[in-house]
Amino acid sequence: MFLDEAIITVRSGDGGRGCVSFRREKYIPRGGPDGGDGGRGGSVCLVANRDLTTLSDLSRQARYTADHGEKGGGNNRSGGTARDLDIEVPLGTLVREVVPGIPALEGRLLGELLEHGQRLVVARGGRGGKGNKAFTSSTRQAPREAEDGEPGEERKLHLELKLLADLGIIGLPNAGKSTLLARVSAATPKIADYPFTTLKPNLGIAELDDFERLVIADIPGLIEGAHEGAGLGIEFLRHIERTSILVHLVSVEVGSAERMANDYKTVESELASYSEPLGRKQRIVVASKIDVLAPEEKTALISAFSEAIGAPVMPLSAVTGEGLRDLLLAAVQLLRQTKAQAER
Ligand SMILES: Nc1nc2c(ncn2[C@@H]2O[C@H](COP(=O)(O)OP(=O)(O)OP(=O)(O)O)[C@@H](O)[C@H]2O)c(=O)[nH]1
Ligand SMILES: [Mg+2]
Repeated sequence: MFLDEAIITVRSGDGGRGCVSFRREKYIPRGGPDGGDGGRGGSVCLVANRDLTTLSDLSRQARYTADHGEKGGGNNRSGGTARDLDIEVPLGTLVREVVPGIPALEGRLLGELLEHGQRLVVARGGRGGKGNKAFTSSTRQAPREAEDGEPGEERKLHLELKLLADLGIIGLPNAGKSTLLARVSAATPKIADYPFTTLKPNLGIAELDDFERLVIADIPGLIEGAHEGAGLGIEFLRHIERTSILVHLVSVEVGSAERMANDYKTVESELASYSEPLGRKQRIVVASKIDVLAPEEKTALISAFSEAIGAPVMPLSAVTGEGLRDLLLAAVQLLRQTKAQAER
């Protein structure tokens, strides 16, 4: 498995200093204190962006520093808050703090960015210091003190782009991939009765009993020539590369085992032509939309299809839920095997 990683240092801004100031007006010889508070320093945040696919752009810049908060002013003016510094990262980025003396991959886990737009504050901006106004009390009418702003934080981070998902759902356009994802997770992908509805991979999390979690990616439909850029092209093949196992959906709607086998081979040969590891990835073959078949057709068609491709096939209807639980359990089992093998 390739490792996509970057090490960066982030520093948030200091809070601005509070102000010492006294009101000065004509005819009021000794005005009260009116020093405003300093503004908060900028935080450094990581923001997940689904359009990014690698961390390698980050490795070019080693240091990210947010601005300091503004100083407070006289006349009770608070200093301005500094803007946060956002660093965009791809979905699936794991964030660890680098601790001296410990290998980067074993550092403290700060978080994981899975969903588009998700933000993780990795260095919090310092609070602004209080101005002298805040130090006034019944016994102290003219305080000459104000606070410094709180200093920003500095951290060294190890970012790792983990496998995008445990399980990738693949298949021809319209096979029912997004419907399956929507059925097993809280994700709400667009679903429609035309090809290429899905343009970007959608991620969802399926929760099984025993707190088993499966991160699932619904991948845009693949067609013949995808590895040469046809359809939505090669980018999605790259996403597939970052899943542990695959579930290949073949719709029974085409009506015959031969046509299903053809559809299956179209997708499989695209994967194999793209890269050898993709061709070898463990997968589960699923006959989808079986609710459109009469019960007596079902068994015959599925066993003929299974025979034609020389692999076991699981029946599924994402609409009625038939076969759903069996599929998830089989996926969990295959995933465990795959992980055990990878560790060996
Ligand atoms: N009867 C039936 N229809 C289904 C089932 N699953 C999906 N569909 C329908 O099939 C059509 C395509 O479903 P999608 O989930 O959008 O298919 P997709 O594979 O994500 O398609 P692309 O994103 O275009 O690749 C929609 O009209 C769905 O309602 C199923 O189990 N049974
Ligand atoms: Mg779709």
